[in-house]
Amino acid sequence: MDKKYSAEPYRIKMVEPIKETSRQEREMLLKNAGYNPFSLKSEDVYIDLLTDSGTGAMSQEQWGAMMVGDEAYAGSRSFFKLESVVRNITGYQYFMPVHQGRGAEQVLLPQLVTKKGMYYISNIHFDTTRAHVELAGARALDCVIEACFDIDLDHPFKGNFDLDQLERIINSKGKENIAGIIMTITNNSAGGQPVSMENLRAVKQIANKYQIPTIIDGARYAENAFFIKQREKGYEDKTIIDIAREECSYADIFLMSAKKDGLVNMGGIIAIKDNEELFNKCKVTVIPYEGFPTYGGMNGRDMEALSVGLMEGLDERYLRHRTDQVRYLGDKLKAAGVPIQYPIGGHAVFVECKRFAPHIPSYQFPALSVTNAIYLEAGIRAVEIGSLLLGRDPDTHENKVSEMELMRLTIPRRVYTYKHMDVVADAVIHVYQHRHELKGYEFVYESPILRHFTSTFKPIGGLK
Ligand code: PM9
Repeated sequence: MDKKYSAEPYRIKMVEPIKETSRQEREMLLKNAGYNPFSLKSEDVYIDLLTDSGTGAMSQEQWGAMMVGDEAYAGSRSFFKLESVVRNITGYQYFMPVHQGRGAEQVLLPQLVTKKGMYYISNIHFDTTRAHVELAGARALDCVIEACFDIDLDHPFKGNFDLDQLERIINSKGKENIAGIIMTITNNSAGGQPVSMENLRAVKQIANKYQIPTIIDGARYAENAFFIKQREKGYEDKTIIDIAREECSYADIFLMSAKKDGLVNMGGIIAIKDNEELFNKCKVTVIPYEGFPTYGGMNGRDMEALSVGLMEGLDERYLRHRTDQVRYLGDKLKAAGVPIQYPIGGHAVFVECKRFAPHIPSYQFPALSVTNAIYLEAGIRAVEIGSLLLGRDPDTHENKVSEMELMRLTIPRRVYTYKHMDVVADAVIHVYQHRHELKGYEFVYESPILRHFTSTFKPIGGLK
C-alpha cells in the first residue's frame, strides 16, 4: 500500500458475506425498485455506499460495553455514563439522548420558532434538517461561501459560512425573525466539506451581536476537527478532542446524529450549553416523540456503545485512515478525469453529474441517472444529492434547482477495504467513459415530503 494512504488500523474479526448479481438481474431489481436505489434490498447490493449513517462496524470494546447496558426505564446507569462523555466532549451542562439525528431536530428546532415567518440560517441545511425547519413552520436559508460550488477550486474549508451574506440575511429578515444559525460540520450536502475554526468563531461573534442562538449539527464534528488539525494554522499540535471542544464552544446547542461520528448504528444527541429553560422545554417534548428524557428512544446497551464510540470516533489514527480511504477513492476518480468535489471531503466522494452528464437537465435528475448506472454496472449503490433531494419550494411548489447535481459515494466507517474502493473506482470510470449513453429520469410517483426516499421513476426513452 502506498504510504500516501494509511492502512486499516484494525484487524477484521467477523465478516458478512456479500452477494454478487448479474447485470441482467440488476436490471430487473432496479426496475422493481422503481429506479430508486433507496428501494433496493441491501442484499442485492455488492458495495453499499448509500450512506455512512448507522452503517459502520462497531469495535470489540463497543460490543463488550453493550453487555453491561442498564435497561432501566428511567435514570439508567448507561444514561449517566453517556451524559458524562457528552459533557466531557462538548463542555455543555445539559444532555438528552434521542433515537437519531432527526429526533433531535424534531424535538429542538420547533422550540426556537416562536412566531410565524421565522428563519433558520445554515451553511447548508441537510435534508432532514430542512424538513424539520419547514415542519416547524419556519424557512431554511443557506449561506455557504461561493467557493463551495467551484468543484475544482482547492479551498481548505469549502463548508464555511459566507459571513457577509449571513449579516445581510439577518438584517434583511430582521434579527427577531431568525430562530437560529445551524453550523453543519462537516457540511454534508456540499461534499463533506469542513468549516474552519476561524469561521465558526466569526459566526458566533455575529450571532452574539444580534443575540441569535447557534446550533452545531455535529453528525461529523470529529471529521471536521481532524480537517482543522490538518489544514488550519495553530491547530497542528492540538488534540482532536480539544479541537472538538473548541468547536462546541462556539455554539449554544449541539445536535448530533450519532450514527456517523458516534460510531453506532442508531442514536442521537441533544446537548445544551447552559439554557435550562430550553432544556426543560425539550424534556416536555421528548417524552411523546422519543421517550423518557433519560433514554429518548435509545436502550441502555446502545447508550453504552455510544459512550465508547464517541471516544473512538475522536481517535486520530482512526480519523487519518478514515479520511485517507475516502481520499484514495477520490484521487483515483480525479486522476481519470471524473469531475468530483475537490478537495475530497470527510465521509464521501461527491461526483458532479452536471459535468458528468451535461446532456441531462436538472429536472431529469442527472445524478440519479449516474447513480443508477453504477448500480447496473457493478452492483454499487450510491445516492443522489441534487435537485431530486432538494425538492420543491414549500410555498410555490416549483421544483428547486440545485447548484450542484451530486452523486455521493458514501463510505461506511470501518466496513470496506481499499480493494473495495478499487472496484468502485473502476465502475465509476467505466460509466464515465460511456456517459453519453446515460438517460434522464421522470417521476412515476412523487412523494410529497423528502421525496428522494420513496418516489418512483422511469428512464426517459428506456434504459437502452
Ligand atoms: N444524514 C446521510 O446519509 C442519513 C439520511 S439520508 C440517507 O448523510 C446531518 C448533517 C446529516 C443527517 C443524516 C442528519 C439526520 C442530520 N444532519 O439520519 O436522522 O447528514 O440520524 O440524522 C444521512 P439521522
